[in-house]
Amino acid sequence: MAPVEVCVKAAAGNPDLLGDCPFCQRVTMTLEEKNVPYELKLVDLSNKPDWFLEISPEGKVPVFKGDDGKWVPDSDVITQMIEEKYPDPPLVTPPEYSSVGSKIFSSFIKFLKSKDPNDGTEQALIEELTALNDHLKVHGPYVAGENISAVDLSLAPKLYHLETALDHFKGWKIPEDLTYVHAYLKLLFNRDSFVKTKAAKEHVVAGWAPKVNA
Ligand SMILES: N[C@@H](CCC(=O)N[C@@H](CS)C(=O)NCC(=O)O)C(=O)O
Repeated sequence: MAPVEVCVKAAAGNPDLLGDCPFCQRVTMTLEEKNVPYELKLVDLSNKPDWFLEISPEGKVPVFKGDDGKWVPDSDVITQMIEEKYPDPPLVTPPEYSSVGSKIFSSFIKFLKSKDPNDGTEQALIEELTALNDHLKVHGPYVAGENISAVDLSLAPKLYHLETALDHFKGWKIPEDLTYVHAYLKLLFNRDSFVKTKAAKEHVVAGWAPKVNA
């Protein structure tokens, strides 16, 4: 099988290394889970080359080269295309579970950027993580049960950013009593598809630094 092509973020300050885009990792994890060979094109987002802006006029990664040779943006659309073209193993999340955890990433960003410890952003994040914990307790170990599915592949990189950035910038850790979330992170972060596609922690930190210090 000829490898499919996907443009992903290069590491901030090191354009030869894989960068820290959670939407890109969602796509590469999906390809890994389905054993689809792929070729990465690393894009330095701080100095976007002309060839990239031609195929991604909005200047965003990931972009994925479809069968017809057209480049397709947006990880939602791309992972859907991959599922249709490579249905085995199926990674479709049952619709009733597809929005589990969907507010965690935005809650994390608000808390990360917050400079006021009493503005409720920490509490809002804890509430979202608690809802995930409650869901996993009943339905786990993955969001849809025994098998990993698309929603887990979307959440895994975001939870990695959350854990890495909040620890680094705020010395904050996910509360220990959220035991189902901790078990879930362990499962996700030990998966081959995650290990092979993750950015180094230092690049995750470097990626968030300008936003935290803004
Ligand atoms: N909704 C898009 C979001 C993609 C996105 O925001 N990518 C960021 C990198 S993580 C990007 O390309 N930003 C453009 C830039 O930094 O110039 C998706 O799911 O693919």
